[in-house]
Amino acid sequence: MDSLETALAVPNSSEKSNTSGLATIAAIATPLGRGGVGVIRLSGSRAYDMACALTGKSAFTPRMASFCRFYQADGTVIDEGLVLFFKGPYSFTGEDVIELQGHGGVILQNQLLARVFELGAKQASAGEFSYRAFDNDKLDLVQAEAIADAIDATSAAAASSAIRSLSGEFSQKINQLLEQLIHLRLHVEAAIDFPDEEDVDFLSDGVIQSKLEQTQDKIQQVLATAKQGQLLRDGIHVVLAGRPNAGKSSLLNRLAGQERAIVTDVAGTTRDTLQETVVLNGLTLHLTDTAGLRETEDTVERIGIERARTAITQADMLLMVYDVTRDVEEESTPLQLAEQLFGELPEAKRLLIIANKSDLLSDNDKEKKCCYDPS
Ligand SMILES: Nc1nc2c(ncn2[C@@H]2O[C@H](COP(=O)(O)OP(=O)(O)O)[C@@H](O)[C@H]2O)c(=O)[nH]1
Ligand SMILES: [Mg+2]
Repeated sequence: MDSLETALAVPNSSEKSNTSGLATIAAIATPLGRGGVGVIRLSGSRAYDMACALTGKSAFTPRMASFCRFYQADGTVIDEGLVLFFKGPYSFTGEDVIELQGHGGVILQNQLLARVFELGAKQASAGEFSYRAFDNDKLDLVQAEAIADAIDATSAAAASSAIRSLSGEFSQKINQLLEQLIHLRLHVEAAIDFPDEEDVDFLSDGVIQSKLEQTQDKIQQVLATAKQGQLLRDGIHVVLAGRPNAGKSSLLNRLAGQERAIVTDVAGTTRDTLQETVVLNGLTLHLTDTAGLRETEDTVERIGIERARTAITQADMLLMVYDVTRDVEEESTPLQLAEQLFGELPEAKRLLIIANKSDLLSDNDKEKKCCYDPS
C-alpha cells in the first residue's frame, strides 16, 4: 500500500476541481446478490482521485489491473479486489472511468458504494453512464438502445442482434440514408434556387426521382429489419388457432415440453386462451393456445372464441392447425379453410398451415390431403 494517510483523507474539493462540470457518478454495475465478484463503476473527472483516496494508492496505470484494499475513512478495510482505470476519452463514457472489482456480497458492495459517495461521488441515475457515453460521442442513440436490448435479451438470437446494433451496423445504415436524403435535398434546393441554369436542372432528367425511389426502398428495408429486430427482442407472438379438436393444445404441449393445456377428444375443451413462452432455436416464442372456432350456444365457449379472435388479430404469426381427416372437404383447400375461419388476414401476418393427424391417413391420402400447392 502506498500511504494509509491518502486512504484516510477525503479529497479536498477545491483541489480536485470538476473540470467537466458534471458530478462524478458511481453505481453498482453487477446484479446485487451473492456472487464471486461485484463491480462498482465510477465515471467523471474525480473518479481517479476517489480511487486513490479509497485505496491509499497514489497512481494507477490505465488499463492495468491493480490489486488493492478498499478502506473506510477510519482506515478499516471494507474489502479487497482489483481497480481498473480507463483514462478518458478512452473509456465507455469518454470520461475517466474507474472499476472497483470487489467481492459480490450485498453488504460489501453497499459499504463500498457508501464510501465512494462519502468521497464525493453521486449515485448514477438509470442509464446515466450510457447517456454520458452518448453525450461524449462514444455511442449514438441506436447503440445506446442496443445496450438495453442486449441486457434484456431473452434469447440468443435477440442478444446477437442487439450486439450487432451495438457494433454500429444499424447506425451505419441510418447514417447512409440520412446522407442520401441530405444530398437529394441539396439538389432539389439548387434546382429551385437556380431555375434558369441548365446545368442545375436536375429535376427534369429523372435522376433525382430514381434516387428518391432507391432511398425509399432502402427505408423500407431498414423498417423491415427493425421489425425483425423488435420481434427478436420481444419474442414472436404465435397464436394456435383452428377448429375444435384439430390438435392445437396437443401442439402447444409438445412445443412447451409439458402438459400445459388440457387435451381431450371432446370438442370445446379449451375455452380460455392460454399462454406459454418457449425458446426454439434461440428464438423466443410466446405461444397462445385458443378455443376452437365454431358456432356455439355455450356462453363460456363463446367468450373463449371472442378471446381467440382478439388473439388472432394481435398475433405476429398464426398457426392454423387443422385435422386432415375432417376439417377439409374433398374440393376445398386448407387456405380456403383459413379464409373461412379468419376472414382476410393483414398481409404482414404470417400464416403457417399445419396439417395435423396425418398419422390417421393412408400414404396415398397423405399425399392428397397434406400437400397442396397454395398457388
Ligand atoms: N391421431 C392423432 N391424434 C391427435 C393428434 N393431435 C391431437 N390428437 C388428438 O385429438 C384430440 C384433440 O386434441 P386437442 O389438442 O385437445 O385439440 P384442440 O381442441 O385443437 O386443442 C385429442 O384426443 C388428441 O389426443 C395427432 O397428431 N394424431
Ligand atoms: Mg384445445
